[in-house]
Formats: sequence, C-alpha cells, structure tokens
Amino acid sequence: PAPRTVLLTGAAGGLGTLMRGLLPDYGYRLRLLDLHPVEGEPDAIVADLADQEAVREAVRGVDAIIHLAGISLEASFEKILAANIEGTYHLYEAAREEGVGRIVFASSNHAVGYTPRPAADGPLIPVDTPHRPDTFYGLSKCFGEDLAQLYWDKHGLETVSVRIGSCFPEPTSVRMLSIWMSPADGARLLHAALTAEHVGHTVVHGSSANTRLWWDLASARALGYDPQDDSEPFAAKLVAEQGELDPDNEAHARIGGHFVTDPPIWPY
Ligand code: NAI
Ligand code: 15L
Repeated sequence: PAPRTVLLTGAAGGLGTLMRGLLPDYGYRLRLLDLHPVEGEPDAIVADLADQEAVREAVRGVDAIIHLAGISLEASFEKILAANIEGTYHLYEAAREEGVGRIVFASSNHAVGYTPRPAADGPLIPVDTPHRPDTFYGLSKCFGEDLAQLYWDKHGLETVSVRIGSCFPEPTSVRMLSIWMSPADGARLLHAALTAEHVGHTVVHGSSANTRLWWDLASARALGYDPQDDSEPFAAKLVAEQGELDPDNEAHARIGGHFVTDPPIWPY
C-alpha cells in the first residue's frame, strides 16, 4: 500500500516549501519539521536534528520520511558535521527505533561534484560513478548515502538517495540547464521513490528530462519516474546572457560547477 503519512524534514526551506505545496495532490498527509517555524503551518514541528528526543518523537507513527533538512551549501566542517552528518544519523537511528520502513534522502550532485561533465556526444554519467565530493557539504551527502546503505544492509530500512541536480522554479545558469529538476518533476520523483516496491538502497539522479542532460536517469525511471519537463526553453536566454560553458574554466568543467573552486564562488 502507498504510504500515507510522511514526515518532511526541512519543510521551511526552498525545496521543502515547493514540495509541501505539491505532494498533498498525490494523497500524502505531511508532518512537517524544521529548525525554523514553517510559514502558515502552526502545527509544524520546530526542532533541531541535534535533539534526538524531538527527532524520535517526530518520526513516531509515520509511514515514510522525506529528509531534506540540513545545510544546503558549503559551510565549516563543524556546522556540516552537526546538521548533515550527526543530524542525518539521528534521523536514521530514530527511524530504525520507531520501525519506519523508508526514507527518501536528499543527496546532491555535489557528492560526485568533481566528476567531469560529459562531452556533448559522450556517455551520460552513470549512477554508480565513484563518490567525488567537491565540498564538505558534498562529503556529508556521501556520508548520507553510505549511512543509507548501512541501514538497509544491517536493519532492512529502505532508502532512495536522490542526487538532486538543481531544483528551483527555473534554471538560473547555463550549468543548471543540464541538471535542472522542475518542481513538478521533483514531486513526481519523490512520489515514485515513496511508492516503488523493493528499493533496498537505490541511488537515483534527480533531474528533469533535459535536452542537455549530463547524467543517466535509468535508475530513477526504474522506480516509475516519468519526467515531463525539459530546461531547453530557458536555454536561449541564459546562453545569451552567460555564454556557453567554457571547458578551460575550472568552474565549468565539472558537474559541481562553482562548488569545485577553493573557496566555492557564489552565486553558482
Ligand atoms: P534550504 O537551505 O532552503 O532548506 C534546508 C532547510 O533545512 C532549512 O529550512 C533549514 O532551516 C533546515 N535545517 C537546517 N539545519 C537543520 C537542523 N539542524 N535541524 C532541522 N532543520 C534544519 O535548502 P533546499 O534547497 O530546500 O534543499 C533541501 C535539501 O535538498 C537539502 O538537504 C539540500 O542539501 C538538498 N539539495 C537541494 C538541491 C536544490 O536544488 N534545492 C540540490 C541538491 C540537494
Ligand atoms: C545543491 O546541492 C544545493 O543545495 C543547491 O542550493 C544548488 O546549489 C544545487 O546543489 C546546484 O548544484 O545547483
């Protein structure tokens, strides 16, 4: 049976806000959690992932968890350690103790950010490409994926790790044209990840069916994901403003974009 009550962590964030708008249409009842109050949602749980008791209470009784909470850009190792590494561990431990069967984990392209972007006519990046984190942030996503594998192998707790490209209402850079995931496709992919049978620990790339796609969507499609969007209608304007990607520019040569530079250059 499809899961009904789903805990959405990081509900106050950009992606959390988009997904809490879209997922109820798929029939989910969402329980929301964030470090900060969630606008217009007085019942949302306001808690830090550092608070193990609060996390355990938050996961109690849900059918599945969508784990978006955490630091979403590069930060000091200490901050990443607390929010993304220890915080994700607390969530998995609470899920194991409370018998929650499945987590959808928001991993990131930055877990493999040093992977060279494929040539226009070259093969797409496969989902089993080795971890090549481009930041402490990306490293925390590698940890999350490995934690998910451990909890599947040892405890039978299932996870779909979604290596999200860029999920925003519109792509804002030429790089993003290749890894953009429209919010509507994001909701489609989360729904597939929540409902596919026997996922064990499955890693998928999270993007729309972009003309300029860099990575393989096969494992996502195998879950039943059928992306409907393509970034190409945004391409002409972005290329006119920013030019095509320059292979001699360090920040254009790898899929992590500007996260690979030291320090990362913002905005990306
Ligand atoms: P965001 O920064 O807008 O939202 C993250 C939310 O997590 C915030 O509301 C924040 O308050 C909450 N949070 C941070 N630390 C917390 C803690 N210790 N306890 C409880 N809540 C905490 O980020 P966004 O863009 O919404 O991303 C959501 C997730 O998806 C993140 O894990 C991010 O790494 C991942 N992701 C997002 C991508 C995107 O394109 N938006 C791309 C790849 C991955
Ligand atoms: C991410 O992992 C970030 O959370 C998001 O803010 C974007 O920077 C995205 O990757 C990206 O690479 O565009």
